[in-house]
Amino acid sequence: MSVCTCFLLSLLSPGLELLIIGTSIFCQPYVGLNKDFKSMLSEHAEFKALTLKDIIKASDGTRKILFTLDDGLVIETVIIPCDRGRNTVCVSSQVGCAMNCQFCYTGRMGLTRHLTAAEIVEQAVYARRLFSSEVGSISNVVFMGMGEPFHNIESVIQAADIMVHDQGLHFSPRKVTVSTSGLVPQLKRFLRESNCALAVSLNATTDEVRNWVMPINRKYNLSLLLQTLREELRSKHNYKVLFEYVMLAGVNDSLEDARRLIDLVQGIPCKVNLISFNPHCGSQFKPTSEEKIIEFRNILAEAGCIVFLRPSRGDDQMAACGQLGKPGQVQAPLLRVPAKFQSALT
Ligand SMILES: *[C@@H]1O[C@H](CO)[C@@H](O)[C@H](O)[C@H]1NC(C)=O
Ligand SMILES: *[C@@H]1O[C@H](CO)[C@@H](O)[C@H](O)[C@H]1NC(C)=O
Ligand SMILES: CC(=O)N[C@H]1CO[C@H](CO)[C@@H](O)[C@@H]1O
Ligand code: SF4
Repeated sequence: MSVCTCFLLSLLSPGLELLIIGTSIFCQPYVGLNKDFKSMLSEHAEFKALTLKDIIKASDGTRKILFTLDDGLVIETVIIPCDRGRNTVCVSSQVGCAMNCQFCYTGRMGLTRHLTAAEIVEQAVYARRLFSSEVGSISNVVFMGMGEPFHNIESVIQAADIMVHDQGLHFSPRKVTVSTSGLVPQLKRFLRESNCALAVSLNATTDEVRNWVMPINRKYNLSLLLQTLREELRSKHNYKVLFEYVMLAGVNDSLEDARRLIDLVQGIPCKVNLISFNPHCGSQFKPTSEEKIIEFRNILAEAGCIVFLRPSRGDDQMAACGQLGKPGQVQAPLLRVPAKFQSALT
């Protein structure tokens, strides 16, 4: 099969007759899609796997798009505009999520089903179409919407391939980031099969805390996770993993945590993103103060870590990554709060 047929077939979803015709007419082996045909497709081809349901705009410009799937389920895609033309689309990979991270709204919904590669790719296609006139072009894709991408690894690798393929969406692999809570075997596979960027949510510096806030840690603990990264990254050139660390007041934001974090990531080519927590209804956590985040950042920076602060965006419409889902749905039970942290929560 020619590459371009592969691409089109993998995008195939009910209603894409136009693309099938395109495949047979224009896709001779070694010949890419005709330019006019491509622009005709981008204006007129219909993607029926997703039906636009609603667009909610937050005051900071973040937009949450709700899509209805063929089976009536609803997923969410977030567009985060940034100055300097760096607009990011945050795509979902599952309806709900099975990981039950304690700070996460989606996690509380439980998992309903995996998305297909087509359903994932179309979120980015749609985002591009809907917003290129309003916010400028979409330059980055992050798999940080609903779901644990590596729990749905087959479709996610396929979708990421299409996003970077020159016959697909043609993003730079460095600008397509798959984010995981730390499924170790799948993470290994991803690093070997894909060239896209990887983000790992650390969110804690001890197994005690991580076992609680991210229960997946009970299966794949911190030392296993970090050792795997240390080993796998040796064979990747110019590749840095991004560690996400959400600052939770009184839970993981002490200066000892900063020092422990430095030790943990020793020997792993990486960047660290410190994220201020987005309080939402139903959450027991509180955000760390800005001064404390800066102090934490400075400790990492002085030790030579590449570290960024990321403010949360889209709060007012519940459109920030990590808190997608329908308020009021049935929720997974929260885990028991370890005694030493009870005073940190309200
Ligand atoms: C931690 O991990 C999740 C999921 O991988 C990420 O989306 C989230 O922002 C992080 N939050 C916290 C508090 O750990
Ligand atoms: C982490 O997990 C590995 C593999 O399951 C195990 O051998 C190791 O003892 C664990 N480490 C800690 C600190 O629990
Ligand atoms: C690992 C751990 O226990 N971390 C700390 C997180 O931050 C709070 C205070 O800011 C400490 O009390 C915790 O011990
Ligand atoms: S933070 Fe990510 S992995 Fe964790 S429950 Fe939420 S969606 Fe799932």
